[in-house]
Amino acid sequence: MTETLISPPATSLRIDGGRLLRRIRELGSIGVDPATGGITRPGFGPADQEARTYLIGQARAAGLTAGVDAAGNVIMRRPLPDDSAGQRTAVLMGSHLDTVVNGGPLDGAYGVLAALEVLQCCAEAGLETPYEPVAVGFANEEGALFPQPFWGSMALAGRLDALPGEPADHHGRPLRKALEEAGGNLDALGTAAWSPGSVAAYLELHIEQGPVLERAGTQIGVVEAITGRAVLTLRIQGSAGHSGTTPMEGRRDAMVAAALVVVAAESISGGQDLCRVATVGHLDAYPNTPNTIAGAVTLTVDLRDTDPVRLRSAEEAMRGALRRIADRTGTGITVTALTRSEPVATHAPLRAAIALSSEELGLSHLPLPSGAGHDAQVVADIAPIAMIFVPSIGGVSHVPEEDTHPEHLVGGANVLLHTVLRTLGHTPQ
Ligand code: HGY
Ligand code: MN
Ligand code: MN
Repeated sequence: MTETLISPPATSLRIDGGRLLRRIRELGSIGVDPATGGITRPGFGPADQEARTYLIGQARAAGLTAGVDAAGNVIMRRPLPDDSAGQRTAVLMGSHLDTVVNGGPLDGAYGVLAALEVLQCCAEAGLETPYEPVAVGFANEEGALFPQPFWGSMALAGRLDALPGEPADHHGRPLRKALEEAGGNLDALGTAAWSPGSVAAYLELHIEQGPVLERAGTQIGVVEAITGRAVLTLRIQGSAGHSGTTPMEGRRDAMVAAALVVVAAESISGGQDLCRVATVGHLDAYPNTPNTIAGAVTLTVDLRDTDPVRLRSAEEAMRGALRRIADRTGTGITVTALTRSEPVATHAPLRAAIALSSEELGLSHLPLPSGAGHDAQVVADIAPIAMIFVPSIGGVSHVPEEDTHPEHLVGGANVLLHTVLRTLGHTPQ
């Protein structure tokens, strides 16, 4: 495949920028919180289902086929006269449809809609290519409601053993029904898996979510590697009690233990510099009332680094800190869930194709790592991967202010188009 990646200039073809921006606006209106302007479309929640219906509607109105696989991923293809869909090796492109709570309109959505746009361009141009372009909207990448991040891409990559048998959300509600409503089927999850060899390459266009491109005044990021991540979900079990009558001596205060966990996580990345970043972003206390000592707390510790050795040592250090904190506070601390995603390097020939396509389109580009996790690092199990970034205004994401200049959104989608055409083995007429 490498030889086709550095083929001559792909084509004068361009995406329909107005159509892409219109779809970004329309999808961005689903799940908006009028009070904050943020978007809340957690995977397999009602707004996520509305987004899935919107995407399928847009694809079908464009004359493409669109369906939902057993994991809830939306798979979009060109209708093929000889019904050879799925018979040929595919070039897969896409991102995730879901969002975090109170997030922005571009994280995930931009890459899904750009992939739809590129697929529609290929169809409208009637391009015949050795590989079949396929667009995907992955389900539940964030894990904001059902805490199994990368759910859809793990199913597509066949990593089913790493998924819980009966997934449930943070409140214990089973995923089975919500997945069925999305068009999926927990009992047939294996049918969502693509075999290694069936995908020639996976390309994901995404906002950078950080400040590097904007600070450098550069239009395109060529991602070199995607960070590894270990997310530990903890349950701290203490003893609830009256805040006024219970002496400090002998308390088993789960909130004190949780506070020590937060400080320990911060010290692992800042002080001991064991991993690049560590974050406690989710914390639920019970009974969560001002005059009762917290009997239980659930929280998550999110550790990240592009070096697998540093990531493992950070996780070990965190587990050691948990043991010490449990002893000191007399609480019980258990790791109730652990999701690990290994750091992954992108495919050099695909990186070269992105750089060449950017230059062809007159766009500046620079190589950079991704501090965010992405479905691409899971799909890397079955195919060579690459990621294209566009600048984030102010370098922010996972907040309502998440934004990117329209010309960067259109430029990034054109780079995706040209890179896909190169990867498809398309030779310009
Ligand atoms: O958390 C992440 O890095 C991604 O947004 N899921
Ligand atoms: Mn995200
Ligand atoms: Mn994302």
